[in-house]
Formats: sequence, C-alpha cells, structure tokens
Amino acid sequence: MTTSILPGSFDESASIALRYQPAQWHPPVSKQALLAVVPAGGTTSAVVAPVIAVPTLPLGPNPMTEIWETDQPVTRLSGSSIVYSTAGDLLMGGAIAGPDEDLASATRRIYDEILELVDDENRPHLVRLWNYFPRINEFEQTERYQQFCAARFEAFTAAGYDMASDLPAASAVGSQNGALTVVFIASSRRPRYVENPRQISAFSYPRQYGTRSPSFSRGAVLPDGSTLLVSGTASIVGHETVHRGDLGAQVEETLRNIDAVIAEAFGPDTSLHSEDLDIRLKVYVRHPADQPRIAARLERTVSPRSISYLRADICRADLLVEIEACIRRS
Ligand code: 3EB
Repeated sequence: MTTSILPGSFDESASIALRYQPAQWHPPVSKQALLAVVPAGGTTSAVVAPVIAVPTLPLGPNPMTEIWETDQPVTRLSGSSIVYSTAGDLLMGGAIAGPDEDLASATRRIYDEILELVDDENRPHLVRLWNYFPRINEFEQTERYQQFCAARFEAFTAAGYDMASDLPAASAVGSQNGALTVVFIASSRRPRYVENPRQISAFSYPRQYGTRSPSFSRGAVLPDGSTLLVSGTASIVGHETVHRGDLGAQVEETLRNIDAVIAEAFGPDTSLHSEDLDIRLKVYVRHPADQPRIAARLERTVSPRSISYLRADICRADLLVEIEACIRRS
C-alpha cells in the first residue's frame, strides 16, 4: 500500500463534475483538476490523473472519453492493484483483474481490496461503482452475472455492510473482451443513497434473479448535496423487465425510472427536464444498430454533447438498453 502526505484534507468537501471529451482528446497538464480519465475501448497517454480504461467500445458518431474533475487539489496514488486519486473528501480509482483469474475470484479479490483501501484512506463510504466484464449473460453452471453478484455480495457481507442501507450506486455491464474492470468513487462522508419507488430495491430482488441479490442502490447524492449519481437504469418496473423486444418503450420506461430517482434525490418537481440541472447520460446499447434510434430520442431531452454511448451487454438478456446519469444542481 502506498502512503503519502496528502496536501488536501479528507475533511474538505470536494466537488465532482463529469465532462465528455472527444475520444481522441489529450489531457491538459492541469494537476489540480483531474480526478480520473475513463477512456472507453482504448488508452490515452494521460499522466496527470489515473487513466482507467474500460473494456467497452464507444458507439455513434461522437465517441467520448469521461473526464472527472474536482475543485480540490488532487493527489495521484496507487496501492495493491488499484490506481486512484484523492481530492478532499473524495477518492476515485479503478482496478482490473488479471487475465487468468476466474470471474468469481477476481470479483471477490478486487472488492476486498477496494473496501480495505477506502478504509485505509479514510474515505470508507462508497458512493458509486462501475463494473465491466465479458460474457455477462453466458452460463457456466450459473450465469456469469450471478457469479459476479454472489462474489460482490460476499465481499460486502464480510466487510460488515448493511445490505439495506450502505450500498453504493452502481452499474454492471458486459464488455466484448478484456478482464473484469471496476471503477469507483468513495468519500470520507456518507452520501445519501436513494431508491426508486417504481422499482423493488435490487438488494431485495426475489431469488429468481440469483441466490445472492445485486448489491447496489438506485442512486447516491454526494455528501455536499450537489451531485446525484444515478445507477445503471433499465426498463424494469417492480422487479420485472417490461417491454421485452420493444426498444422505444424500453427507453421511455428507463427515462421514467431515472426521473423517479431524480425526484427522490432532489424533490418531486425535479426531472430530466429541469432547467437548473446539468445532466450527463451514459448509455449502454446491446445492439449497435439501435444506437441512432436511442440517440434521436435522448437528444430531444439532453444535449448530444452530454451523452456517451457504449456497446455493452446488459445484465438481463431481455434488456436492450441501460442508462446511467451524473446530475449536478446549479
Ligand atoms: C437492474 O435494475 C438492471 O448489478 O450492479 C443496473 C445497475 C443493473 C447495477 C449491478 C445491475 C447493476 O437490475 C441491472
């Protein structure tokens, strides 16, 4: 584990903002602002912040790289298999499994390491996690998504997490290749986790979706109250997939679900249409040919420059699309 003298205090509230840059962009030499750079499907030569390449390919005419910025001084660190940076109360990092690790062991090892690291770095509250791994809907005795869910559940349980109140927002999607890649944000202060009244909480899903339920909340509001990170959201009402095979209806239902999470976080009159919200959407598309139709719908509500599309499989075989959001109140 790397230790260092932190110039920023973990008591200092740090902002976080997500910006999308064209994928070929090269980062500027601003040590202060960058918390992480998350390119899709490749790497960049960034040296000023952790570069956490995710194994999903961008889709559409404007492939985007994620730039996570903050207003507090950033310290770049690494420990065990995790690269990360800290800024005030926040910590953002990523880890990738080895090529020969099986999914369940890699999930358990990486989660154990993340949970230990955020404790050691005095930022023990997980805010948000992203999980990418190949062949998510394939069966090896059990579906690989269920293997992942079981190992994640065991790691949280072993660390003493209360499954009804301590779980971060998350996404878990299928990549075309690569090894399990986990990206995460943690804080020294507890975020406000929110659920979606239109959906059964994922950690209470019935057993038909796996013996160990998915360990995530529907959204997390950063401790400073400014920013809502909405989990991967799909066309699920209650616990059931709705609109099987109907792309347009799945997108509409997903947007209703995101609006419900926004209303829980920021109040009943708040939605994707609110003027005072700064919105970024990340859209996981199962069939690349569906991207233009999805874009045409989303761009009626959100600026095209604020949407990133990735080719990914969704954790339920009957879902065609999943959308997550980073939403700042101005
Ligand atoms: C769902 O609502 C869709 O296992 O971490 C969305 C977000 C989904 C996160 C996860 C799964 C996860 O159940 C799938």
